Amino acid sequence: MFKKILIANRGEIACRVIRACREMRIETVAVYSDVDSDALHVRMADEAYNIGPAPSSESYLRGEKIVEVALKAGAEAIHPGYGFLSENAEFVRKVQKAGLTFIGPPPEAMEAMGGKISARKIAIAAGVPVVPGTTEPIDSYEEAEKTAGSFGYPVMLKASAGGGGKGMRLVEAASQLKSALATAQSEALASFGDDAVYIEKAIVRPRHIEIQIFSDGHGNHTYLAERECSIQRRHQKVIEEAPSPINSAELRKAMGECAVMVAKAVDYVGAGTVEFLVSDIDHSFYFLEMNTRLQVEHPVTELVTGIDLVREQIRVAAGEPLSFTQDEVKVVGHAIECRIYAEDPSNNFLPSPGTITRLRIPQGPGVRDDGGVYEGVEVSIHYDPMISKFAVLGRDRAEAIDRMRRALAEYEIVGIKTTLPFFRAVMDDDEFQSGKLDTGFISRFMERRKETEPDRSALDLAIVAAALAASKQRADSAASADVARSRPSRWAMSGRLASRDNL
Ligand code: MV4
Repeated sequence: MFKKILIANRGEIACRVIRACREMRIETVAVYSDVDSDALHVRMADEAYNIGPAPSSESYLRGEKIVEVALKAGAEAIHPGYGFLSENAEFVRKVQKAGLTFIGPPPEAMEAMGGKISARKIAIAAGVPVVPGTTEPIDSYEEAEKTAGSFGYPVMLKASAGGGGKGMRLVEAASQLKSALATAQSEALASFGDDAVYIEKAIVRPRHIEIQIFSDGHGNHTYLAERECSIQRRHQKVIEEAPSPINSAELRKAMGECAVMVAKAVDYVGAGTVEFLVSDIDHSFYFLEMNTRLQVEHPVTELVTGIDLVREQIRVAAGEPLSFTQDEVKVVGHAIECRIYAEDPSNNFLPSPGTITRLRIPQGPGVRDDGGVYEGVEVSIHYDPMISKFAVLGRDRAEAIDRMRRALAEYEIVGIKTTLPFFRAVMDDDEFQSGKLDTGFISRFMERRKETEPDRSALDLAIVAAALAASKQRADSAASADVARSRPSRWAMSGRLASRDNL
């Protein structure tokens, strides 16, 4: 087993990996940029090294500098976290060339799954259902017309070099195809320098359900149930849960076995996630892509299975077999996670950097906060504005929602705007509570909020009227002060309320 690991990341995931190392009695090396010198992960690590100025390209993405620090510090392995260099095959080769262990999959598996078309072809060859579509780019409008006609509308045009929803266009009817194809190709050329576009049957109101897989170097490939990730904003996951509200033993087994077939096809090692689109009509599912890294939302899987995925990553990277068998993987309870961002939901989720002047993290039964901040820290504009991921575990989904509502009411972050108010509203939303989720949830939810929210001008007028009435009342009561003194002060009541606020 390793004696010292370098964590090539920052924020909450760096803290998360350090915690796993601590439990395994492994020393930790942090790296940080100039603006992260006081960051929580730097404080938590046994040693820390500056790797450059704030911009990621000059710090957290500098693979050669990170390898150099690992060698200098005497670390035997590097954990990449997620994002940054976590799916960079060239970095993996640099690490291995330096005689160090990369805690993650082989570079070949990363490359096989990196391209959408190659991933699709591997899935097809592995017998895994993919969305009906072309595996080669469309060459002409005539070809597109014929292909779309064979699938039936609606169809989805997708840029081969695109991803994460970029370069995607829904075509509802044949009359729109010609202009949609021309636009999709020109946008793809402008955005990715490659105008290749392919076409798929559109899955209407799909759910995004992903399967956590884990493979070791001894031929064991397992799946650790599913995560429902349909609540996304601009293709960024916002709320994730495990299991899915539509889970069933049959669906989980069918999707899990497909995910394992993909893992086997690329000789996978380590933690990975296979993403599917699931039709809410008949629960048919289709391979979307595979992520060859640990995901942000891994805590909900850990909460319902009891398996520490980071600990397993380190064990497997050290050459040990998985500490569990497929039969031992059990899902107990229901977990929900909210990604808390330093963004202002009342202002189109614009980033809201600044200093956290007060931080009160919820406690009590069934709560878990994977955070990377502390009271007084400066939330920077240089990196992803995610502050923490807050998760709860209940015996079932209803209890998990009750628990999330209670905990979000306790959560206090003062000094910056955050998405906490947004999550409090989602937990009270009937559609969310019904569990009938699909990737269009947030747009419908925001529409409902607009309808119910008073418009700002009416609200501002009401606030001014209330303030005028209060000052008039104070003036009146000052005029009859003798009479008022005999009554119990109403502030005594608010004093009790104030003490509640200091939870
Ligand atoms: C689709 C689709 C419907 N039909 N493909 C979005 C980005 C990438 N993950 C693939 N995406 C989609 N592909 C077909 N044939 C709907 C989406 C989609 C989506 C998928 C998963 C999670 C969120 C989404 C939001 C909008 C569209």
